[in-house]
Amino acid sequence: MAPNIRERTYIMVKPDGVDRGLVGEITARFEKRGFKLIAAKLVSPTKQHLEKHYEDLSDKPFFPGMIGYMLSGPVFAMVWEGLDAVKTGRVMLGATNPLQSGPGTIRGDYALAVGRNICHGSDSVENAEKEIALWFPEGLVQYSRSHEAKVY
Ligand code: RTP
Repeated sequence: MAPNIRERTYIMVKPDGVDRGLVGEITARFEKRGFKLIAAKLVSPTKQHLEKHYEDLSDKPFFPGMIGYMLSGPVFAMVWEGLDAVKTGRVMLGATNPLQSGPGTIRGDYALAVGRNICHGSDSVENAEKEIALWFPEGLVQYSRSHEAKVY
């Protein structure tokens, strides 16, 4: 099967990442790796919106605290496209608990606490599609990059 060079993932710099000035750093990592940016915006989501995004975790004891943290400031929402974007995005983020994230990953380089782990990345192609629809109902930007056809 031909590789899917159009796989998309939803990456979000969480409020602590925005507050600490890490938007540029995180964006640069995805850009330099070769992924294509097809949507980005700074947004202050509502509680209802965040509860929808994290609905699979609604029965977890940390859920109310996590929603409170996610409401503490704006988030930077992005869609990145490229080969194996979902899995590679998760590898670039590191483990959910930053203490288990290796150096060279975003969480491993910039975070210590699971409740302040700087960024989110979709964990499956199916969830990426749902999250992209939730965060970017207005649609995505379409364009070609000059070198794209030569890469794969
Ligand atoms: P995310 O959705 O934010 O990318 O995180 P993830 O897939 O790596 O981890 P997930 O299990 O989906 O957890 C979502 C977020 O909940 C917070 N959390 N807190 N206090 C705790 O034990 C705990 N466990 C998870 C984290 O902010 C995690 O990213």
